[in-house]
Amino acid sequence: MKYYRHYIQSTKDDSPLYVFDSGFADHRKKKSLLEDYQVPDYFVDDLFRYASESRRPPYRWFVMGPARSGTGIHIDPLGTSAWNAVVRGHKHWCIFPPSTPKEMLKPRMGEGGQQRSEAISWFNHVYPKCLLPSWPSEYKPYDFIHGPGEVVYVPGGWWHVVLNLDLSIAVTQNLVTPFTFHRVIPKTMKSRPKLAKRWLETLRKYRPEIAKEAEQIDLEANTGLPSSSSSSCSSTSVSSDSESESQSNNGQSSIENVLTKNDERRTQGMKRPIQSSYNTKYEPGTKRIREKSVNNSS
Ligand SMILES: O=C(O)CCC(=O)C(=O)O
Ligand SMILES: [Fe+2]
Repeated sequence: MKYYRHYIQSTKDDSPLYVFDSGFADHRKKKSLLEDYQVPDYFVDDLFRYASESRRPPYRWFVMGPARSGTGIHIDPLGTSAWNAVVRGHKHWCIFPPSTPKEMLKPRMGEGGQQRSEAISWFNHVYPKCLLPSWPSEYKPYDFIHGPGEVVYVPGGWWHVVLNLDLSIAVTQNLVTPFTFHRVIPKTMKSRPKLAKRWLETLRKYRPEIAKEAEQIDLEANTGLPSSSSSSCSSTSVSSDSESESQSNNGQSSIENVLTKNDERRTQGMKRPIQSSYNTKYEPGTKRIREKSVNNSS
């Protein structure tokens, strides 16, 4: 952290290192951070808490990064939803409905070079297109600035991209609400059948009404949501096509392996540095940013 503080103050990288620490709660000293926040009331009923702590996919992160760091366009894994609370700094978000065609949202070949999946490239190349009158109204994003003390809810299956406008510190957790369980269980059955089986057993005991719901769901059926985006396009989500259960690798399940491959920051804590190769065009604070709160917009 000592070095990182220095790096934050001096970096000129286009897409600087971003700390994404999912292990803080297991760390002797850092776990006291858990006492610094409470899960907002709306999100306390996280059904994944009925899956064992060691088996459930990583779900809470301490997030910190300077201006221009961020998270490329993606959908969160397994159809989970998320809340994100900023403690310091400001984040520029765009959140798109699940029906938005992936091809419209991903930077094209040649846009952003090696940094194509980075948030800064997205805001330079795709964001201007979403502001055009020709962008279909049904695919218009929630486009807003998120500041200290505010909590953003990202519904499962919704595409999102986030750029830090200044030094930002946040906490974020993924969850399964009773309203989204029917979408998460088929994906979990498909990609982590052992986890899903044990999870359902516990739900049968403590939340029989939810377990019953699972019996009524056609687990083979399409969930109606796009799959999590793939590694070629996003550094923060997993491809459900490649998720499969395996308990080899010292008990580390395959979703964690996939995260290691596709989501470097979540397992290793930090993204690799990227050297500046062009002048960053996105200028936070200019008129290009349209402020719109998730709650206030329709
Ligand atoms: O704060 C951010 O960079 C967004 C995080 C995010 O989208 C995620 O954790 O899935
Ligand atoms: Fe996300």
